[in-house]
Amino acid sequence: MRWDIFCQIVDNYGDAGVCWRLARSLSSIHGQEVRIFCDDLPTLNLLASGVEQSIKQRIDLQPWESSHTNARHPVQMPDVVIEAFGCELPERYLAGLFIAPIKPIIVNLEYLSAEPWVAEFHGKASPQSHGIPKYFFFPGFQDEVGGLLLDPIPAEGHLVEEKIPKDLKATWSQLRQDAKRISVFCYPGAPLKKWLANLASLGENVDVLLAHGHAEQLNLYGEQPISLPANLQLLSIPFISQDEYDWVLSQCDFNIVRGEDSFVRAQLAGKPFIWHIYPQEDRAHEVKLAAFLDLYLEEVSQELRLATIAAMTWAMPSEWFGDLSRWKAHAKQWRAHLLEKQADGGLPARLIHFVA
Ligand code: TRH
Repeated sequence: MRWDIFCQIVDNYGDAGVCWRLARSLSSIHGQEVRIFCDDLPTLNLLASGVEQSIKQRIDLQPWESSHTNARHPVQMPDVVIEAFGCELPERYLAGLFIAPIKPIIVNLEYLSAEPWVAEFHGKASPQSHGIPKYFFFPGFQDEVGGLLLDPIPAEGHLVEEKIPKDLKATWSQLRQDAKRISVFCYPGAPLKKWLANLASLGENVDVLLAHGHAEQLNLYGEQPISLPANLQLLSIPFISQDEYDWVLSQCDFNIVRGEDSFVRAQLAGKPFIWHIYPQEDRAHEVKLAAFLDLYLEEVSQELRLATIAAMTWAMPSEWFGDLSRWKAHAKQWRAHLLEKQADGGLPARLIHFVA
């Protein structure tokens, strides 16, 4: 089938990250023909830069405006149109769909949530005045919802020297053999200075990899620069491609992630993590986090449950760091559990099945 994916980058990288991951799976695993129309191609290209050319070349990356000309090329009509995260289709593109002899279906790809209500809403049609059906597709963890984006599934295992991405070679040469490794990708509101100071006070050697822009964003080296003991080493990494970022997660002992794509990747990396969920004004994010933790911690001991909830809600590391090895074992099991639950191919496969 032919797929048109519409991606508007409101802020951050999540919209592009999810659209790109979906597009590559549809194309490289399921042999679908995919076009992405995006209002910020440089960001999309940056994320996509890590994949093999043969994969990238098969996906047609187009600027948002070029979808307008589609109205004059009904022959290129897609079978499926994806509105990622409720972005509005351009009017002229929509007008082109009206004159198509066979109408495509429109799918609104929603945000990922572990909340139980998602199951009731997943796959429902919403009546449109223009008459082309539009369906709501909810990614998620439960069997009856839209699944997760798994591709590429990270390999478990140790560092393979040749696999260190070029952009990270300098950073990797500074890592200490006897240090734990933590990656940090969070929103500006995180109490990171306090958190790092507390972590340092535990006396362990820890190397902290700060995602691009974080040192500045968190004002770590600002007017009141953070002063940390030598056991904690802060290293800033450049903005890397999505594949390289996935690799970093798999190489760390602990990850701080955010949004929804890095959140799923941290789980697939099979390592303990803090999900710094995107804060929403009505505090809806707290309900979302709780729903995920209900699933994630369903089978763990009460002790580990409390430690994980504490960590996920930014309690200081001194309160839960002692449970890290138990958490590590659970993270590995959770990874296996996810892969088993999504053995049908996860989101792209469920989407194709749904459309068919
Ligand atoms: O960037 P995000 O905060 O995006 C978020 C989410 O999509 C959220 O749901 C949405 O509501 C909000 O934006 C507006 O976090 P996320 O989803 O983890 O996306 C980050 C993407 O960037 C992910 O695909 C990984 C990628 N990435 C790189 O490719 N290179 C990097 O160096 C880093 C740090 C991330």
